[in-house]
Amino acid sequence: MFTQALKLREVHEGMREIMDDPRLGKLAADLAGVQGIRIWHDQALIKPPFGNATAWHLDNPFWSFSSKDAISLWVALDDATLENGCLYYLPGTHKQATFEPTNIGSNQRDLFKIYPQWLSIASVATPCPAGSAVLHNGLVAHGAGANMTNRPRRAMTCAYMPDGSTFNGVRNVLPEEYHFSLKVGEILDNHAAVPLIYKAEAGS
Ligand SMILES: O=C(O)CCC(=O)C(=O)O
Ligand SMILES: [Fe+2]
Repeated sequence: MFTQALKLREVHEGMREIMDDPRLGKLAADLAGVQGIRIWHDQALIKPPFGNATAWHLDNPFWSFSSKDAISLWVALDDATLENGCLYYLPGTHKQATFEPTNIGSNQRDLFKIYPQWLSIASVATPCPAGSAVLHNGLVAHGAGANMTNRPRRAMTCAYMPDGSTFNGVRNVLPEEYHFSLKVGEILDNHAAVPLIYKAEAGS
């Protein structure tokens, strides 16, 4: 489906500066309706020329915390179009979704085995020009079209975890040592692993 490059902020100073910008943290916190935001992971998603569709999925069930307020930022680096694999959403599904693991592979339809009631929801495509962004809740159903063009469709993304979220037992991208030090239910607050990039002032 695509080349995924995870946690670029840990290996690239320029990427760290962008990702740690508190203005992005405030945007994510305000839209999610939470007081503080930590980075779960950044990720470049490059759909190659003539690359496959991204299967319908939910993001949060893959992660090490379960929050109804997780949010992701997806920035188009190339114009994202109906031809090259822009995102598609099933509106409102985040209100019905559970944290049940979905184990979605490359089969475009697998999510509907778990949520057959969503087959009746009309999808919404979100083409957007290079430099613009879409943000989505971590439980909303989404996917992306195939890239039918001979040019890559590049995007830079960041997934955010509300401050105060707790460990649910899933390893996902947690560093090995940190993962084995955690007990289920413990607050994920290790600054190196899940950096806090924004916290609202008390009373705001
Ligand atoms: O870029 C894509 O094709 C998929 C993106 C996605 O699933 C996400 O950002 O959560
Ligand atoms: Fe996703």
